[in-house]
Amino acid sequence: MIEWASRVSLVVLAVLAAALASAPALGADSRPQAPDERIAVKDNFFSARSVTVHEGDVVRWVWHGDNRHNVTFKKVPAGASKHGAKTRSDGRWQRKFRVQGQYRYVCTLFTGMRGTITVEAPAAEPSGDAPLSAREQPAAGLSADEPR
Ligand SMILES: [Cu+2]
Repeated sequence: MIEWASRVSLVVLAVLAAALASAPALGADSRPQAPDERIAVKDNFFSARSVTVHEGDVVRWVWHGDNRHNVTFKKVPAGASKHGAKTRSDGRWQRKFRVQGQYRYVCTLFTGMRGTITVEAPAAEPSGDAPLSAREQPAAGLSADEPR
């Protein structure tokens, strides 16, 4: 009886180990993500003023004007970050939008310089560099050459 129980736990451990080995590493991706949308920071407006992206997308603001501007979030969905860009006159800044909903931001230096980001459900299509899923490969025992 004891032997049987330890065999069962060995099998359980083996299954757990296999599951862990095949799981993707969490939080391993620290590379800067290419932006999904770009917003120009000009004198004195954001262009485009209203942008719609998908959950998980990155938006990049690029400073083009001569004046100094910032990106200050005034209203974000519950649980979302208000992280914005400090005042500057050139360069770029980007952030990822992880929570669906509407984000309103302003440049605090110029009245009326404002913008909106709308974050929708995640895009259905995986990004282009995603590996082929197992579903797209022929099922075991079926040759791709067999007539259908
Ligand atoms: Cu400004």
